[in-house]
Amino acid sequence: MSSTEAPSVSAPHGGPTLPQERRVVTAIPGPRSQELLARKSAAVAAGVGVAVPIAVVAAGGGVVVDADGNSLIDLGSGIAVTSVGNAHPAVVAAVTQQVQAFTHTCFTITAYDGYIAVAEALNRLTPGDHEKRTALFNSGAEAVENAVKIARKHTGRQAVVVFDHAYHGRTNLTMALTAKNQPYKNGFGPFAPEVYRVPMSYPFRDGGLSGPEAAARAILQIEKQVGAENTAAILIEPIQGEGGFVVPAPGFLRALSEWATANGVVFIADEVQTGFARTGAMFASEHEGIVPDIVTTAKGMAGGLPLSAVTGRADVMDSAHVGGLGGTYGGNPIACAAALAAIDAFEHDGLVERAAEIGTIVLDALHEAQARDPRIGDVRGRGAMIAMELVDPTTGEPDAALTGRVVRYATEHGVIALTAGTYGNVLRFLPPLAIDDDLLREGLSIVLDGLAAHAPDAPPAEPVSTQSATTAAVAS
Ligand code: PLZ
Repeated sequence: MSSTEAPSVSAPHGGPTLPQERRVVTAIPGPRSQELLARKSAAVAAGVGVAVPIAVVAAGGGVVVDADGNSLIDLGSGIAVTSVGNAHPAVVAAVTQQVQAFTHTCFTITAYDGYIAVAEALNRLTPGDHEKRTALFNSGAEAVENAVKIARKHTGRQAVVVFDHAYHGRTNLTMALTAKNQPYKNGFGPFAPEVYRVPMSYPFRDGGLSGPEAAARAILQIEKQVGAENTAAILIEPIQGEGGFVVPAPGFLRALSEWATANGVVFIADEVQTGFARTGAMFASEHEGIVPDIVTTAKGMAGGLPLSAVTGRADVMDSAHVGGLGGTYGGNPIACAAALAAIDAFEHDGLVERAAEIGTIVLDALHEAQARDPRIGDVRGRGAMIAMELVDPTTGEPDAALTGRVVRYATEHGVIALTAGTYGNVLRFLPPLAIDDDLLREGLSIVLDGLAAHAPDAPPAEPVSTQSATTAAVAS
C-alpha cells in the first residue's frame, strides 16, 4: 500500500494529510527500502552515510512514511529543519507560486522582494532592537564562514575562539571550528588557521562549575593563549547541537558576551540548530538575555528548503565592502518564499509556545525514566531540543554502544531518533513542532522501551510485530 492510498487524516499543525500514526507493516528496512539502499551503495559516495535505513516517500506533521508503507514517528525533523512540519501547506503553496514566477536571478545580479523581506524579518526577530543588516546564504556552514569573514573585516583581527564540543559545519573553515574529529574531520586536514578552542560550560561533566566560573576559565585561556587584541570573534552555540545538547550553566553566555563587548570582540551566536522557536523562544540567546553582535541561522527557517543567514549589528555587517559577500544561490527566491511562509507560521501559529509544551512533555517522560534507570546520567535541553546522556551507572563513563542499540531498536519499531555528543552517548529529541501529543508520547515510550529492552536483566528480545504497532490515527 502506498502512503497516498492511506486514509486521509489532517495533521493538527499543518503538513500534508498523512495519518498521524506509527505503522510498522514490514521489517524496517523493508524490501523496497533495502532495494533503494543497495542502489545508494552503488551510486553514492561511501562518505555520505544514511543513519535511518528507509526510503522516504512522504512526510508531514509528526510522521515519515517509507516506500514499504511503514509510518515512522519523527523525533528528528531532519536534524531540526522541518520544525513547522514537513511539506507544511503554506510552505508548499509559497514555493509553488514562486517556482512558477521565477526560479533564480542571482540576487547579486538582479534583486527581488523575497530576499529583502527575509532580511527584514530576521532583522526584526533576532535578539536586540538595534539597527541590523542581513546577508543570505545556502547552508549553515556557509553562514558561519561568512560571519567569521565579516568579524575579521570589522575588527582587523584574525583569531576566532570556539569551544569544546562545538559543531559549526563541514567546510574547511567550519571543520576547523568544529571540535569532534570522528566523523567530521578525520583525514580531511590541513584545517584553517587562527582557530582557538577553549573549555565549554558543561554542567554534567565539568564538576559543577557555575556559569561565571566556567566563563572566567575560558576568558583566562583566551587572554593568555590568544590575546584579546588578536581576537576577531567568539563563536558559540547557545545550546550545543551536535555536541550533545549541552546547555551551559546560567551566566556563562552573558559573561562571555560582556567580555567580548568590553574587548572589541564580535560575539557570534550560532543559532543554526537552536533558532526559530526550537528551544521554546524564537532564539535560544533570549533564554540568557544576551544580544549577540551576529546571529547565524539556517535549518528551521525555511521549512526544509536550503537557506541560511547572517544577521548582525549594522556597523559590523556593513564593514564588508560592496561585492565582498555573495554567491550564486544565496537567498534563492524559492528558498526565500518558503522562509517567509515558515516564518509566518512561527510567528502566528503559536510554535514558540508549542516548542515549550513539547519540552515539558519530553522532560517529564525522561525525568520519570531517569528516576528508575541510573543509566540515564543526565537529562537536559530546552523546548523541543531535549536529550539524555547514557552512561555506565557504576563508573559514569559514556555508553555509546547502548545509545546505538536504543536507536536501532527505535528504528525497527517505527521511531526516528538521533544520537549526538562528543562521546556518542547522547540520545536527542528534535520533533517537528507540528507533532501531536499522543504521537510524541508514543515515540518517547518506544525509545524508553528500547532502553529497558537493553537493561542487563532484560528478557530476550521478541521479534517486532508488524501488526500491533499500528496505532489509531489521532484525529482532532
Ligand atoms: N552550526 C550549530 O547544528 C548543522 C549537521 C549534520 P549545515 N548541524 C547538523 C551533519 O552531520 O552534517 C549545523 C549546526 C550548527 C552549523 C551547522 C552547519 O549547517 O547547513 O549542515 O552546513
